[in-house]
Amino acid sequence: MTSVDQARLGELATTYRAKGFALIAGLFEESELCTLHEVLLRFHSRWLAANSALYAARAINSAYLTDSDHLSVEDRRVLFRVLGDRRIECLLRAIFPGPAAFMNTQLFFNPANRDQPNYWHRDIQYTGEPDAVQRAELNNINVLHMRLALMPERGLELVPGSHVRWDTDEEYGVRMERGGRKNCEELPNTEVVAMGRGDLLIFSANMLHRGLYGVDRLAFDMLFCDPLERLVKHVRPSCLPQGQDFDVIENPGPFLETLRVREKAGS
Ligand SMILES: O=C(O)CCC(=O)C(=O)O
Repeated sequence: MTSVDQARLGELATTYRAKGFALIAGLFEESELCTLHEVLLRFHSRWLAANSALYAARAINSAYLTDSDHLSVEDRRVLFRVLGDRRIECLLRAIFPGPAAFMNTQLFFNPANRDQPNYWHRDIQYTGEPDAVQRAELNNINVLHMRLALMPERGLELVPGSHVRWDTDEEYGVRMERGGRKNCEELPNTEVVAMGRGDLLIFSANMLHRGLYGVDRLAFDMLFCDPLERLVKHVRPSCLPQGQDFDVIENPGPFLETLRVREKAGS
């Protein structure tokens, strides 16, 4: 198990603040990845069986992996162990201004249709809030993807710095498909991140990004956010650890934050 030393954490946090993302190469070792990979493949094959129409039509990811509908208690604990890993805790502390709350998990794969167009977006646009609110929120709320690659990939393209600034006219036209533009069109000043198996990419969900399809990929995304009711209200309680699940979790902090906020809100 590789650790993240203080100097490296400082560098990563600086990179993240400037660009909205940072890559930590080889964070997870082969011996740790094998078990996780097996669990993810079990989840994936069961999810595919239950969602064949959605997969054939357009799916690029599944979510709620820690729920009990597809995985056994033991398999869920493998995921909880990774989510509560000390290295993840160190990274969360370096990135978040305060405590982080657990939000969800996702599994990103290649769509069934290899020619399916991808789409530039900011996750925040799906809140349905007016642009002015989204724009103001960019610098106020933190939602973080931690993407662990299970196979080498160049599966994500990002616009560095866009986590703290609104779109240029061109970016907005493409993202929102205005003026005849399409959200799969090329944008300037982007960066494609090449990841190896075991690498972890942290990126802000607020930033402009798109998936790149057409090559095999399997990436486990762990989502964390500020402990705010409006962010954690969509968390499924059944995706949270309970009872003895906590025995395998080194850092239960983010799960406890989610529970605390939900209990306070009475949800
Ligand atoms: O990897 C992808 O396909 C897109 C990722 C993405 O859009 C997201 O994580 O919000």
